Amino acid sequence: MRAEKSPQVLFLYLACLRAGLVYHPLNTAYTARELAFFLGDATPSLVVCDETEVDLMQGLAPGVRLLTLNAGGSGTLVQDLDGCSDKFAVCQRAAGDLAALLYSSGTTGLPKGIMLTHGNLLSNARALVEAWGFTAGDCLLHALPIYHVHGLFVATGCVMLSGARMRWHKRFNARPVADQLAQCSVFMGVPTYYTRLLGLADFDRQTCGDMRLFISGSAPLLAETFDEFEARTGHCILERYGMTETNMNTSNPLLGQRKPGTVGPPLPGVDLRVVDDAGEQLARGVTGFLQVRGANVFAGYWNLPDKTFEAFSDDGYFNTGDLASIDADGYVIIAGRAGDMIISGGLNIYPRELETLIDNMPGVLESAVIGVPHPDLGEAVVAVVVATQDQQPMLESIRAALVEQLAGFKRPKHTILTESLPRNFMGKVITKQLRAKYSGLFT
Ligand code: MCA
Repeated sequence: MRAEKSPQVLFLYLACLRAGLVYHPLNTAYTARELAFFLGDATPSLVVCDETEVDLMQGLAPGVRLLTLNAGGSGTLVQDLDGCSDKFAVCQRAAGDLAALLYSSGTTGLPKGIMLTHGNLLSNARALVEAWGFTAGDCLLHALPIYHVHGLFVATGCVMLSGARMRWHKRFNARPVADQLAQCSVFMGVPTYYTRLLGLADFDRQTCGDMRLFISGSAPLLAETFDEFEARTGHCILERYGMTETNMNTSNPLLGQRKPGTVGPPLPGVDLRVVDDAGEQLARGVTGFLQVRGANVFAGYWNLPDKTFEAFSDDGYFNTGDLASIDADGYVIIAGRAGDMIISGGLNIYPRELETLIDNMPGVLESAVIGVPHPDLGEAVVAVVVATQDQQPMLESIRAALVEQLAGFKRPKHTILTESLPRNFMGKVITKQLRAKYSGLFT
C-alpha cells in the first residue's frame, strides 16, 4: 500500500486484518529505487497506489495485480466495491499469524522485512490502552503518518480497542494542530511536533483546553522540551520507547512520576533486561545492551532465518541494538544506539545506505554520514566526503544524484568536502569525532 494518508487507507489496513491478508505500508517519500527493493523483496500479490503511480508500479512489479486509491479517497479500490455485499466473513487468524510487514534497514546491509503478527498488534494495543487509560470518551488528535508503527499501530490501535474517536490530520502542521487540541483529549507525536508547537508564540495552557495526555516517542525527547512544555502548558509529556520489531516496550506512567530523560518502566507483559557483550545481565545503573521479550516482539525477519536467529538470545530475548541502563526505580534510560543510526524528525536513517551511494559517485574516494544536533529535527543528516586525488566531486552533483535515489528525509541537510576522515588504529572511521567536529552546524 502506497498512498497519501486518508481514512480509506486506514479502512484498507483494517480490511486486511479481517481478511487475513498481510498489510505492507510504504512511505510515500520513497523513490523508485527504494520501492523496487521493497516490491522485489516483499513480493506482494496486490499493490494499491495512487493512480499517478500505476505505470511506475507496473514497471517495478510486472504482472502484479494493481488497484488505485487516490488522495481524495477515489480509485478502483473504492469503485470496485460497488455491487459488493457488505456482509463479510472475518477470516479467523491465530495470534502467531502474520498481520503486517514493515521494513527497517539495520546498521548494515539491505532493509529487512519485519514480520508482525496479529498477537503482536493486539497485545501491544491492549497494554497501551491500559497504560495510558484510553476510554470511549477519548478523542485522539492524529497527525502522524500511517506507514509506521507509531501512527498506524500505536495510535489507531489505542483508539479502536477503546472505542475512542480521532481527529484526523493529513500531516502535522503546528497551527491547525494547536487550534484543534482543545477539542481533543490525547495527542501523540515525535519530539519535532512538540518543538514546533512550542515555536508558536501563543501556545499555552489555554490552547490545550481539556487535553489529558501528550505522548512522545520515536526519537529522544530533550529534557529542555519536556521542561518548556510543562512550563507553558502545565502538562508533562509522557515519553515512551519502542521500535518496529517490538512495537512499544516501555512507557513513563500515566499516574506516577514522568521522568525526563527516561522512557519509563516496561509495559505490562514486556520482559526487559540490560546485558553485557557476553549476554550477562548487568546491575541497575550500568549501561549495556537492551534486550526485550514478550508478546509484543515480532516473529522474525522476512525470508531471513539467519538474521532472525542472530537477533535473538538463546533464551528468546530480542537484541534491540540500543544501549540502555535501568535506574533505581526501574525506569529505562536509553543511552544511545549500538550502530550509527540517525533519527531525524522521528524517522530512522542508516548511514551505510547513503555512504554506499556516495562512495560510488565519480570523484569520491570515501564518505562518512553522520547525525548532528538539529533544533527542529533532533538530528540532521550530514555527509562528509573525501575526493579522489585527480577529481573533485561537485557537491551539487552529489546532491542531485541523491535526489534521484533517496527519499527526501534521508538526504543530507549539509554536504562537506574534507581532506580525510579520522580513523582509529583498526582503520574504522571515528564517527564520534566527526559528530563532535560538526555538532555546531545547525545550532
Ligand atoms: C521531511 N523532511 C525531512 C523529514 N521529513 N527531513 C529530515 N527528517 C525528516 N523527518 C524533508 C523533506 O524530504 C523535504 O525535503 C522537507 O523536509 C520538507 O518536507 P515536508 O514533508 O514538508 O516536511 P515536514 O512536514 O516538515 O515533515 C517533518 C515531520 C515529518 C513533520 C517531522 O517527517 C513527520 O511527521 N515525522 C514523523 C515520522 C514518524 O511517524 N515516525 C515514527 C517512525 P526537501 O525540501 O529537500 O524536498 S518510528 C516508529 O514508528 C517507532 C516504532 C516508534 O517508537 O514510534
